[in-house]
Amino acid sequence: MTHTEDAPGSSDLLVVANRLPFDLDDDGEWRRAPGGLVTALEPTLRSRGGAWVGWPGKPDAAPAPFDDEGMAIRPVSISADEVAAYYEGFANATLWPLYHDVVARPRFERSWWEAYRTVNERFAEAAADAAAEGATVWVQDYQLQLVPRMLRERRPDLRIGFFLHIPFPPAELFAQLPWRRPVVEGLLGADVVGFQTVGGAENFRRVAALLTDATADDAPITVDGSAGHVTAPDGRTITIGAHPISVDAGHLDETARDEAVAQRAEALRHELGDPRTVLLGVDRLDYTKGIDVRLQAFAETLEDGRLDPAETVLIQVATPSRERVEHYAEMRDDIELTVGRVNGEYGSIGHPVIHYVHQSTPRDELVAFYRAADVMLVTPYRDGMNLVAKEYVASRPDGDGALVLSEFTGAADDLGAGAFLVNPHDIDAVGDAIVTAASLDHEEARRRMGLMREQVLTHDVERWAAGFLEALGVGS
Ligand code: GDG
Repeated sequence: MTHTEDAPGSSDLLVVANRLPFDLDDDGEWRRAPGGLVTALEPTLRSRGGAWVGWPGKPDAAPAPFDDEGMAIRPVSISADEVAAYYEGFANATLWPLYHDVVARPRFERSWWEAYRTVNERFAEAAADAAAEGATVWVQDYQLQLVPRMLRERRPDLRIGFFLHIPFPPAELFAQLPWRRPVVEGLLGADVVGFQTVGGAENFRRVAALLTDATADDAPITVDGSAGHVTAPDGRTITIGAHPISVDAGHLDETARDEAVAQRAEALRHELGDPRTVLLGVDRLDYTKGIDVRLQAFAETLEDGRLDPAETVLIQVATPSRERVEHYAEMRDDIELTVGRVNGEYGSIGHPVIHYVHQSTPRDELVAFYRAADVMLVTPYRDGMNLVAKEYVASRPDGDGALVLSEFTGAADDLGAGAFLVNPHDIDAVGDAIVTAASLDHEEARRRMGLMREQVLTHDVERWAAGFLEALGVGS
């Protein structure tokens, strides 16, 4: 079916993402679901009368579309069986581990692939219905990689962009996927395909030439700058770019300056027993995040006496995530066992060395944590970007604090000048970096933080969105 048989919709700019910027709760009420993407795109969508196509987060729910202050909300419904196969299965137990360097073993289930195709078709259909003639559609992330092509088949008049929030792996790993060719062809349905890093963009360009009938150039790809190009068999040119995402830096900076937040940070240190050093980790509880390596490295620095358990505290916020996906429950048990062991060995009554929080923490409280922490630990085995690293930097208007950051995050490309970069597979190096960061002299800490703040405050999420849309040909 083409749009000529169907009256086109009325939106000139659409975002298509797995989730809507609102969640439907159990009482059928909509709750705002704030996040980086929403903050970055909402103002543009509202001012242009745009639309957001996505799942309301509740299986089997089929709520009616509605308009919210100039933005059209177009819910896509997904059945409970499809949530299990498309979302928990193909997206989070096949693609997620495969794209994160196979740190866990991906499962290749044919029925999950079928569900992924079916659900992607439904998103493409919803976008095709909502888009005006010649509209721009921006598709987000690994759950929806088939949408660009499916949408182009229905609506060749549209301008289509795609952004991948997670890493795109090297060809040698990606080639394991039984459905590798339709996935790449799905993405090549877009006019612009964007990645977090130059490395991800280069991996994709190589994969496109290796696994499909497309050809690729070898132009240098630079951050927010020159792009690579792939030519599809039908003659279309697809632009391949690197567009590192960021955070709402100005807002975080402002929140961190708030007197109540500053006081909360101070009170927190007091509640922790006024230790000399507060270390902090904030992650979704996910096996890619390297929570295990940082706990082990921390324990070793206590064991060898390089950090004093009476003077050091580690707060680890591990937000519940994907609890129905295999691997996650097992990993949670391992981490909680380690926390118990380390506290049993090095803590004392009323003074654990690790404060472990398996709950979602309110935003302002999180900013108070960032402000209170002398050393932020970000040690993923692989991460598309890692917003936590950038949030920490944006939340330090005092110019203090140190960041230990895995080389295998997208953020390492942006914050490398000021962070202590480590290989998370090298436990001794992680321990050394923790000790160095914890004993950093004040001047050097301020110098490093200054470099990182300059980067984050001048490259916020709004700039990211504007940069991608510009590559797609949408003026601001
Ligand atoms: C994917 C990619 C890429 C966490 N716990 C709480 C909480 N959070 C917030 C953090 C941060 C976000 O969740 C996590 O973002 P990350 O970037 O660190 O990681 P993923 O969730 O894996 O995100 C990643 C990102 O997409 C964007 O493109 O950077 O590489 O994997 O904002 O602050 N927020 C609150 N309470 C919590 O307990 N309020």
